[in-house]
Amino acid sequence: KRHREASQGSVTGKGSHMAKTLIKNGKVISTTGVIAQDVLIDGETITALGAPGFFTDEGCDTIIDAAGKYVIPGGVDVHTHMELPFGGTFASDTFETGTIAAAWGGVTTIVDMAVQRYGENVFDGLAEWHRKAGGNCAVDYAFHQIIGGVDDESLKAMTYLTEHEGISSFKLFMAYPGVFYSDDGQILKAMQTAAECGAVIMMHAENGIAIDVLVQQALARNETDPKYHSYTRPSPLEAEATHRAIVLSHVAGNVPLYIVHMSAGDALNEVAAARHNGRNVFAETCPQYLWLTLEETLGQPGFEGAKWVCSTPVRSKMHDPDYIGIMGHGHQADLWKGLRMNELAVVSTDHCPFCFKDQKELGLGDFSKIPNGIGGVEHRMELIYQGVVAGELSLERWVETCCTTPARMFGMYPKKGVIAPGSDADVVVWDPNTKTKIGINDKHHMNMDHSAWEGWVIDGKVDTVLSRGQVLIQNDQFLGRKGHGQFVKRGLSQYLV
Ligand code: DUC
Ligand code: ZN
Ligand code: ZN
Repeated sequence: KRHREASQGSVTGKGSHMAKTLIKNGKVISTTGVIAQDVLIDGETITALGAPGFFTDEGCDTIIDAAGKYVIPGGVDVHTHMELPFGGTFASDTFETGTIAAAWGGVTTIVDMAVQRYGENVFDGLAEWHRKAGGNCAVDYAFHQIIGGVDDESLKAMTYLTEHEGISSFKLFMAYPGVFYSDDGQILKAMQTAAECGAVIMMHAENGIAIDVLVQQALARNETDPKYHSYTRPSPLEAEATHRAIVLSHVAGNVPLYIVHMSAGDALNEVAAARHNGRNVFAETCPQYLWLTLEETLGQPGFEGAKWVCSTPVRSKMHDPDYIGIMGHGHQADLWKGLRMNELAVVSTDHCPFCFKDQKELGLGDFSKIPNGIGGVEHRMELIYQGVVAGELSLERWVETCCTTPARMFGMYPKKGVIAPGSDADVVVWDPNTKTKIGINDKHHMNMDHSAWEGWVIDGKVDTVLSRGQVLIQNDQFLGRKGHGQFVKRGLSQYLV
């Protein structure tokens, strides 16, 4: 089941003035090339692209000169957790602070994870997410639904949400027993339901039962530092769960399966093999897995490493005894390769920020109590652009993995993810000639007391950001407002084989 949702960029009422914006002299990047083009915007919608100089300034209310700069679709981050309840606390970004940070990062659409935990009702969980987000977002937003308790009621809800609520993807967990965990039978049932109604299953693929044994054994040996978070989640347990999820998705009728936050080369090999066999199996990775290493982050002495505790974990660069990459190098190089090869289709952030003080500190003396998550919604476009500068991927692939494919994967295209007539005027002007210094006293707008990317300097900068024709970021100022962001009702995935 597939369908393509027409652009629904809403327009102002009859007779009212539709602000016209012209972005000129820039180079527009799409999945298929980098072309000098001017972009004309009428109200909230892109109306035309033309050769440089084709449109006159006359009648335009706003002119944006993008000379020497790139013009790209607004970023689409399909994996965020605003205000997620986790480990006795809540992710520290609200929808307001998190979407303002997103805007600063050139992200104009987020897809957040509405939560149903074991014993809770799916509709209550979704209503709670609408309550948190409604009227508070600075950029557009949509939801996936976490199903933390698969039973007859939640299976029925999956079909209803897909058909009526614009929520066509469901995250299941093979980890976190007692909180979000589903066993294989539950996973199979949820996959069968998704196969029937056309939804995508998103999978947190880690063998949580085995991990919990390793965690208890480590704690019994008094191994309590943050680095043991990674050591107790070895990559074969990500690969095994990925393989199991792929097998179950096959048995369930080739339901589209999307593995979230992939960090391990051996898990990637499972996805690559499934894709080689023509399966509807996809995966995303996140900047932390592409750039950060266990040794430099989690492995820092004392409790400092808690800043980088997230699941799946940041892995060892070259010396992971559990994994020798297919080319003889480690996880990171294989993940970059996977991005080039479309074994990894999407880069998201898994944005799940916690402050160090009082939140990460809950795990002092016991790494298993450190809330899992890294804040990154603001930095994905920057960090993946740095991959372009480093020669890891092309400009086109940057836009494809961060804007276009996320929109297509989750039924928002061509409203989102592309600069084309009829699409929402979500546009980022990107300056490749300037640098961005990330850090708590530099560029940092997320509601956190530290940055996982402290001191990183990026060769490029978010220059101007438009969301449905409204300028949100310009001249290093936030000009948007909470409440501008609208809920996007999504269709079915438009990315199947
Ligand atoms: N991983 C995290 O790091 N945080 C939230 C949930 C998850 O799966
Ligand atoms: Zn997860
Ligand atoms: Zn997540």
